[in-house]
Amino acid sequence: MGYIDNIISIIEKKDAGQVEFLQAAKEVLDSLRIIVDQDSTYEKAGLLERLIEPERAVVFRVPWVDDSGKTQVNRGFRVQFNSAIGPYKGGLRFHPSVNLSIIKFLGFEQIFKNSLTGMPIGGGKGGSDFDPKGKSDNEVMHFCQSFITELYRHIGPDTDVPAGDIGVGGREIGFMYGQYKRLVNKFEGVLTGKGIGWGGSLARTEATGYGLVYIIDEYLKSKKDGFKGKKVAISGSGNVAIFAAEKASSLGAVIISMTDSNGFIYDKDGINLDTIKEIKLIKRERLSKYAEVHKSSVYTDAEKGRVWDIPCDIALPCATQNELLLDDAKKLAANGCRVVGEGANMPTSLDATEYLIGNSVAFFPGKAANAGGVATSALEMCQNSARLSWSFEEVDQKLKNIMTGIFNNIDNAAKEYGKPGNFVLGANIAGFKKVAKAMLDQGVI
Ligand code: NDP
Ligand code: 2IT
Repeated sequence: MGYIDNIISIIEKKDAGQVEFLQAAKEVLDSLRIIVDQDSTYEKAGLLERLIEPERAVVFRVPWVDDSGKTQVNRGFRVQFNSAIGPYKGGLRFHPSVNLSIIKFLGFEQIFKNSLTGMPIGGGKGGSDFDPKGKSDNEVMHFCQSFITELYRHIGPDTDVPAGDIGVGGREIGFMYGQYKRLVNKFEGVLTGKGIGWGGSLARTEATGYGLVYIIDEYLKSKKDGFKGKKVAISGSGNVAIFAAEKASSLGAVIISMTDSNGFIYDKDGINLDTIKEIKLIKRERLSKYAEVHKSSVYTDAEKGRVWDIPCDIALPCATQNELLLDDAKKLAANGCRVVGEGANMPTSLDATEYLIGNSVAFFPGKAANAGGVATSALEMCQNSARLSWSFEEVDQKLKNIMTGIFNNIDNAAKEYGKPGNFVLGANIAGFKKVAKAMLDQGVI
């Protein structure tokens, strides 16, 4: 059995049942065959055995009192996966589905994503099975304060810097930052995605969605094409989806669809983003409201249809893992979709990814395509360390440069290893090489 297959059999045994972690790990390991098989250094150094084991994983109780006076208990997680190239960095997810497998898959992906940004940040992820939906601001605050009352001892500006993810936006980061500051008595850059005026960076809110559009635009430019006139299908209607839609439409694309967990809207004339922002970011309502306001649009319940059935030129899955499956990939390709860019983490299943790549659809994996968010978090860390604030334009320009750099890096790696256009292989190899070198340089740690 070769080194990679051996590692796969180890995780299948040790981490049996961690479906999402196994999926993410297998995708990366499969891409690495081409370098690891040529060079025994990795096997001798036990490099992959170390890479697939988090440096540390903390699981903790989060007790809090709801508005009716009842005590609730959630489970908190922080997986500090790899600090070879910098302090652990990665978001916090609050969603009822959160478990160790999901946090491990996200933390594992984050190692390679953060490496691709070119910034000095290691990989980590955390969160809780807490569901912010339907909770009052007061309940969310009490939960966040309790969560940080345990987590604060494991994080710090030079140790581990969390940020947002599903269910964690500006409101939650504010509550967590406030509690952290009370506990350590220091105003320091421990979280990113902070408010403008208390350490946050301009353009961080927009960065993941904008970055996704920048990297695809770079690809389209390389084909002498662009977003103008393209029909773009987007899933999700949260932070990533909204700002991907905003940037793509500013470049002349027509956003024809968006989703939430209950269903999707289709508007052939283009979705009105002001309405979406009002519904989703301010009122925290369901997407079905959109169709009540815009009679030109059609709302379909999630159980009655798939957003990927709508013909489009570019598809941007920006909601959650495994939301674009093999049948969806077949439908997209058959309907003429030419580009799929992952705004979410691992939204595409492995068989769907293979199908798209095998059927000439340019496929941009999340670890490259959504890296603009964490890259801008790293820019927020720079500003915090220097105690200054850059303008929106300055941060946005740096983000553009980073996304162009990632495109060139993954494109070149794919060519160098004999698979031009395979950006999954390119991203995995390019992300891995930097981390592996740092791990080898630092000895058996
Ligand atoms: P938000 O919480 O702002 O939005 C999430 C969106 O996805 C909502 O529309 C939500 O619908 C939908 N969604 C969430 N879970 C499910 C589900 N199980 N089934 C169907 N729809 C679902 O999160 P973000 O926009 O921040 O994150 C979206 C994705 O992007 C995630 O995969 C995240 O890991 C990834 N990402 C985020 C970054 C960031 O900077 N925020 C950076 C890089 C990646 P509903 O409201 O109904 O729950
Ligand atoms: O998946 C991700 O890259 C994020 N949720 C953002 C992480 C960060 O630290 O900004």
